[in-house]
Formats: sequence, structure tokens, C-alpha cells
Amino acid sequence: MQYWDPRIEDLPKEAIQRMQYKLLKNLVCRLYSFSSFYHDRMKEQHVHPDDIRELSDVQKLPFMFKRDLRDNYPNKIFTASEEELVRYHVSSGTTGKPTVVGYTQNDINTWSTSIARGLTSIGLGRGDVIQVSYGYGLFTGGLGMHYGAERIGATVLPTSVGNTERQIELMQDLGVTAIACTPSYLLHIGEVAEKMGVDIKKDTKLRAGILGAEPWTDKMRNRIENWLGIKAYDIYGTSELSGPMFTDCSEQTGAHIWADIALMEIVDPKTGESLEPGEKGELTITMLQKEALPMVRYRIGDISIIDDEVCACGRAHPRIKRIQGRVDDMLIIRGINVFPSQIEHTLMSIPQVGRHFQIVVERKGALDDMLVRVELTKESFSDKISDLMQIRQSVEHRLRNALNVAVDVELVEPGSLPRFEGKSKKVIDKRSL
Ligand code: DLL
Repeated sequence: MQYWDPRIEDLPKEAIQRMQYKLLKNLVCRLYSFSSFYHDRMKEQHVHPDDIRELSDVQKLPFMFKRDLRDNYPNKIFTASEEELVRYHVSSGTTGKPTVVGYTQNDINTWSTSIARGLTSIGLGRGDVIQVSYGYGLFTGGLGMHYGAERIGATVLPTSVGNTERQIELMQDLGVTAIACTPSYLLHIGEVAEKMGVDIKKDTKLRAGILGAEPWTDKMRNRIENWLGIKAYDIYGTSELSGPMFTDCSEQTGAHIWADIALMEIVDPKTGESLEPGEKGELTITMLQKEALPMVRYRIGDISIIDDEVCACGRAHPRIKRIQGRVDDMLIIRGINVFPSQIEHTLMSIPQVGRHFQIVVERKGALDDMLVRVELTKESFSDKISDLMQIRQSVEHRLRNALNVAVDVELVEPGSLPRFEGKSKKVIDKRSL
């Protein structure tokens, strides 16, 4: 087993929890003394640093939400001076003001360390060539991965997004062994490669994908792995935490949340009540070492489950299961909660279905209607109406069983749905337009 930071990665659970308590206590004392934002919030909640006597006392602290960043635009709640900042990233908000994140040099170092541990745990290191095809710029994906990959001594190919044919040529010419991008961009790269007559399995040295920034499923992982002949690892993060931060290890059973960097909790999204490991709820994170923009009990809005069993890789740092949706983009169709990930999971287990789909939600009269446009594989796309009818019925049936709600399915030609270089947009919700 390969470790970047054996001293930390190999700690047993009890030592991890002791370390987290110390870090939490320091953070709370620092914020209470030096930040009027956190001081006032804690006072409102009638909690004082003296009340933090054990790790579970984190539950006494007030939550933070994305609106706290928006309301304090651009930097009112930063806890480092402008001279101490070495970088900004900005995430485009879906409504109103964007979110600005500032970083001190230590923040950048912690971020790169987090990625370095993940990349090492999947067997990457010196001699690897890592193509970073996340966007460079205000988005955290490109530069975040870049610094993490350089940290482990790998050679970085900073292609960013776009110009896909060139990306494929460079992948071949420079012997790229790993690519970091969104899963949807990797699908696009795979298809463009096929059109160019390049077989990624045979004609490149690619053996790993570090894929994230958008929801994807284990079924999609299987398809990508079989199709491209690589191992596909999940990477999770959000700009408010820094950016891409936590990856699967070689076991591929969930991203390890490095416990000296982040304290992850799961809460009930409706009541805010703390949930146990194994229970599904909203990820809530406290960044234990962040200097410029510490987040305390930040309600990320992503739905997942914490697995705190020691991993088969030997590490006791907790893992999160795949993100199953967002608190806020969970679709409610005729009163039933539907996550796009459930739809992907079902579609990807149907062999005639290709890798791309689109969900369109509309309100017809008082009722919500959901249409799922599904690309067929080249092999199953046929001129015979009766064949297509049969596939459509079977896909509708499978979706209805999985989601408990009726779904219309439209089968479309392979290659006809939009492709994406960054995060894909799989849901068109016309109800909110
Ligand atoms: O997407 C940071 C990132 C870059 C992560 C590159 C991984 C790789 P934001 O633009 O702030 O930051 O978006 C964060 O994207 O709250 C999730 O809803 C979603 N997301 C990110 N990674 C995953 C993942 C970056 N692996 C939001 N699975 C998060 C599912 C993900 N959803």
C-alpha cells in the first residue's frame, strides 16, 4: 500500500478522533476571538469555546450555508488579511452573486496535500503523466488538480477543456497515464477518439481516470472502465472547501475524507439533526485547517452516507459513498423524490442504452411529466419500429419500477444528445424556467 503521509494516513480511529478534537478546539477558539462573523453566530446560538469539550460537541455549533458566502460577498468573512492571500477562485452561483474563495499559502499547501494523498493511494507518482482536463481559471478543478499532481512528482499536461482531438493526440504522443476530468468529458473524449480511429485501450498508455465535479454512478464507472480499459476513480470537492479534495483509494469504495483536514458530518436536510454513519443525509463539513475561509458545519447540499469502517486499504479515515443528489436539485415528480443518479443507475444497467441521456421535466396542467431522452448504442439502433418500440417499453418499465413514478422515454440516435466539456447538464427542468 502506498502512502503520501504515512504518519497521518495510517492513524487508528481513536487517534484520528483525538487529533480532530484538538484541531476543532483550536479552530473554534481562534474564530471566536478573531472573527466577528463567527463570534456573533456562536453568541446567537449561546455556545462558547469552553462548551467544546469533546468531538461530538461540534453539534452545538451553528451551521453555515452558501448564502452566508453570498451575503458576505466578496470577502467579508475571510479570516486572513489581503496580504496573506495568494489566490482567489470564484464559483458561478446559479442565482445572484458568485462565491469568492480566498487561499493563503498554507491553504494551497493543505489542498495539494489532500490531492497528493489521494493520487498516491491509487498508485500514481513519479513517472506518471497526468493530463488535467478540468477547466483552468476561476474554476477550482484545473489548478487544484495541477498542484496536487505536481506535488507527487508526476508530470502534468495542463490541457484544460476543449480542443478534444488535440487532447487525444497529446495523450498518445506524451504517454499520458492518467486523466483528470468530468466523467462526461471523458465519455466525449472516448467518442471523439473512436471517430479518429484511436483505440484508447490499445493506442494509449492511459490507465486511470480521476473523475468528478458532477454526479456519476458505479454503473457508469463499470462502463467507462470496460470501454476504455482504465480504472476510474471518483474525486469529490466543492469550491467552498478549496476545490477537488477527496478521492477514492485503490479499493474504489468511496472517497476518503482526510480527518486532519475535514470533519465530515451527515445531518437530516430538513431538521438539521445529526445522523449516524450509514444513514443517508446532507454532507456537512468543518474545514479544520483552513486559514482564509474556514467553513464550520457548512451544509454542502450534497446527499451521501458516511462509512466509518476501516477501509480494506487499511486507512481509518472515513469515506463518503457516492453523492446521490443535491438537497436542492432533487427532482420532485408528482410528489415523489427522484434523483438523476437513480435514473443513470437504471439506464446504465440496460445493455441497449448508450452512455448519454437527458431528463426533461415539464408541468402539463397540474401534473409533472418527466421525459427521459435516451441514446441507444450503435448496435441496438435499428430501422425496425417494432424493435425500437420494444426497447422503449422495456426502458420505461425499468424506470417506473426503480423510481415509483411513470416516465416517458424517447429513444434517440447515438451521438445526438449534447456533449459537455465541463460539468454536464443532464436535467432540463422547464417548470422553473
Ligand atoms: O466541482 C470541485 C471539483 C473539481 C470537484 C474537480 C471534483 C473535481 P464546485 O464547482 O463548487 O466545485 O461544485 C461542487 O459539484 O457540491 C457536488 O454537488 C458536485 N460534485 C463535485 N464532485 C462530485 C462528485 C467542484 N465526485 C459541487 N460526485 C458539489 C458528485 C460532485 N457530485
